[in-house]
Amino acid sequence: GHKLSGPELLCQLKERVVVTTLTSDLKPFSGLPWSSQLPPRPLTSDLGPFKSCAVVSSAGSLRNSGLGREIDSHDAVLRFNAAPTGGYEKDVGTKTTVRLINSQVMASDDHRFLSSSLYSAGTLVAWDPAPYSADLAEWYNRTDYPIFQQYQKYRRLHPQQPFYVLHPQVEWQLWNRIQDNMAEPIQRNPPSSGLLGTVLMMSLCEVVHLYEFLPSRRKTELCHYYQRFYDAACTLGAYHPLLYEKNLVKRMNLGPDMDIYTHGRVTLPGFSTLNC
Ligand code: NCC
Repeated sequence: GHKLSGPELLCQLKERVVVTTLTSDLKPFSGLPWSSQLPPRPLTSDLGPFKSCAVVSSAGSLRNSGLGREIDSHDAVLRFNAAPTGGYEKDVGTKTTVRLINSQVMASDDHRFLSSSLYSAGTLVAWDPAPYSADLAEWYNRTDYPIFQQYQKYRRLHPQQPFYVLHPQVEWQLWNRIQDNMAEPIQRNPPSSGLLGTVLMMSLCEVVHLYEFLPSRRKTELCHYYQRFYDAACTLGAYHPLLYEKNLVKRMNLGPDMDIYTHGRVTLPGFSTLNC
């Protein structure tokens, strides 16, 4: 097919990626004894809409960016996995409205998911790489990591904190948009948390600003702003089709290229503002 323009790509995402979360009435969950731990309504019915939002990648290039004040000026801020604000406020801000976490973080002992205060701010959204079919029963019986065991434990310990699980169809609907818009076959692994969080915020916000998803002039092999670990694959991708995700985001960017260079900033419209 022909190469889609930015506006065409945005409409494809809006029309073909249904951003939703698991609810207690969904099979096979509705038949399980713990189903009432799942929210009765999807995230998009409970949160927002917001005017202006920030998605803060965890990239090392955020270090010494001084972007904290700008990030906090948005109405809602999304962060990823174990990315902290404490100690990095000047560069990444202090506000956390949503934290998107992969199931590996929930399951690994290092991250102390059940007990660390890192996860206690805002709304949590968890996701797990599901089989391509995205069949819920099939996935439930062989999740990549024990997302549901950890979900139930966390909910019992922190019953007041809103906590959603991304519907796995989002992963594969988004993956299909990436593949359809690339000339070469891409690896059949779900998109990174970065792109998943971006479409999540595009469905909650009028405008979304991504920080250091497309690297600025501060581009570095430092993997995360909060760790001394160097690996270029963090920025370019290995398991996730990250380079292709970034190509797509570059094509959809409404902001000037100079914003990327100076601020690592991309501007994307919320789905509600698009006339497709
Ligand atoms: O590293 P991670 O991602 O937590 O980063 C969140 C999102 O920020 C963007 N990013 C990050 C670093 C960088 N140098 N450039 C970037 O663009 C990416 O969009 C990324 O998704 C994930 O996607 O969930 C991921 O999680 C980590 C890891 O599981 C968690 O950090 C917990 O330790 C994965 N790393 C490993 O499995 C070793 C990573 O591949 C993807």
